[in-house]
Amino acid sequence: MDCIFCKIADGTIPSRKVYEDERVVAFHDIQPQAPVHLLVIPKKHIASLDDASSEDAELLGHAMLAAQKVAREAGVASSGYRVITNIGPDSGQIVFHLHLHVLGGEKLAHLNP
Ligand code: IU
Repeated sequence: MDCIFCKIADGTIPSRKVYEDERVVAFHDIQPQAPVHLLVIPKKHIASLDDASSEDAELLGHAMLAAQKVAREAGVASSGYRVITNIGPDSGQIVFHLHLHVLGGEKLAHLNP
């Protein structure tokens, strides 16, 4: 499958990784929208949250906790941060491999939905 985030997950395409374990990878977004803008992805290819199933429940929880971990390590936990996942064209999703945006380091009011 020709998926850029699968290639980032398996290391074929380099990224600025901040965290990796057996199930997820976290790395810096190449076009940051905030001082801290990280992406957390499952290594398993899931196109979006809408494509996840109940068998992915543990993996999704694990990805959320990885987002918490990298936010803490980036130093934004005390001031606050946002975790977003876009789903489908109307949301602006452009990479069809589930990812959590972790945004922080400034007031994020301009990104309010
Ligand atoms: P979206 O939720 O699908 O719209 O977000 C995709 C994000 O992936 C976006 O912020 C891009 O800047 C980011 N990104 C990246 O970090 N590295 C890449 O090689 C590609 C996209 I393609």
